[in-house]
Amino acid sequence: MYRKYVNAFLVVSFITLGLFFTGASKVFAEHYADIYPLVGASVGTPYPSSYSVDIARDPNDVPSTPLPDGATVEITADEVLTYLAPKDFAGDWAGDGSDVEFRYFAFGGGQTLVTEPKVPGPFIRVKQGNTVTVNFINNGSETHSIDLHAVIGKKGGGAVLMAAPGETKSFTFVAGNPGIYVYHCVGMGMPHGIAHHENNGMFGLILVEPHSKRSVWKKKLHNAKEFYVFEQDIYRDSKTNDFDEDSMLSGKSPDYVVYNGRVGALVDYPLLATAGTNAIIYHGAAGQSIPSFHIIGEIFDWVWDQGDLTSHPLLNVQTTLVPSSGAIAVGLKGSDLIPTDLGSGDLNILVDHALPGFRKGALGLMIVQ
Ligand SMILES: [Cu+2]
Repeated sequence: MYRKYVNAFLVVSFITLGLFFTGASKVFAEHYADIYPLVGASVGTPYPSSYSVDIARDPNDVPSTPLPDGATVEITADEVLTYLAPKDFAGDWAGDGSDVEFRYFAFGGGQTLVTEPKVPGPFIRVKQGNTVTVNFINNGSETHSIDLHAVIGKKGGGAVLMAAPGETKSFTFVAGNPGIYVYHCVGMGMPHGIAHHENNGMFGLILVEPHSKRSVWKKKLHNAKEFYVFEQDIYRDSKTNDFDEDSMLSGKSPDYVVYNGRVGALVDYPLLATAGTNAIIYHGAAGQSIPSFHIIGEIFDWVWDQGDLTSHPLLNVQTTLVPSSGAIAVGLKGSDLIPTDLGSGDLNILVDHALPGFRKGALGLMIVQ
């Protein structure tokens, strides 16, 4: 009975792969709709194409080469009211056909294929020791800013890049310390603003490639495919579609726990791995949760714990933690990647294996071709 799904899957795989390499990966959503029933109802329903903005970042959209020394990267700040989940998602897994919306704060621009505002923000890739300038353009109605955890001093850039609505700010820094780091908005620099803007989606990752040729990460990177995953807690006030800070401060668990911006993002846009080619996943986190990252049917061959890409990685790890407002990298050997076969159940599912995590949306797919 799964035969038709397998055939349909193989056809759409080639179509979507082709589209991805031409930069048109946005169309994944409709093509993968058939997979929903096979991975369980807990991923919700496919993205409704009636929304003009899909906030989800394609996890395959990782720039393969670092910015040259002295380069300028442009980052935008935007505010977007759009689709988050099927209605009553966390309480009613079947949904009733209407949707939950949310007022996202999102970064756009950058080196990625897609430069519209997405959650997480664009993946930034630089080399250790290189100088980078960030031009930050605020298209929103609130003050936004960027604190790059890869930067020492000036509040990671937050003190310099604070831009009022309509303003552009600029900041030049040297990426001195290698690793995979979070960057995020701090609003106007007050605790409420940091919580609000991270809750609403203003974060991303910056990779500072280590100099050292002895780095195991660098060796495994050779011929690897790289992926970009970010888990986010969302506390949502159903009257305003915005941040519910009282709920967060009361110690309640978040209303939604999502990968790459919304429920179902990494089902509509699966990680497209290749059998025989190493896979490296960069995983950030923002919120109350400390994700317990696991891929069903896989063991992480390498874990670069806490974002440290220069030490020797942990080996053979089933589930790994991701610090909040921190990041890690994990790797899978190409020889361990079994081609996806829906009929026999060879389908890799990414989860936050903490039980509320995947029940509240942190569930995605890795397709091995
Ligand atoms: Cu902001």
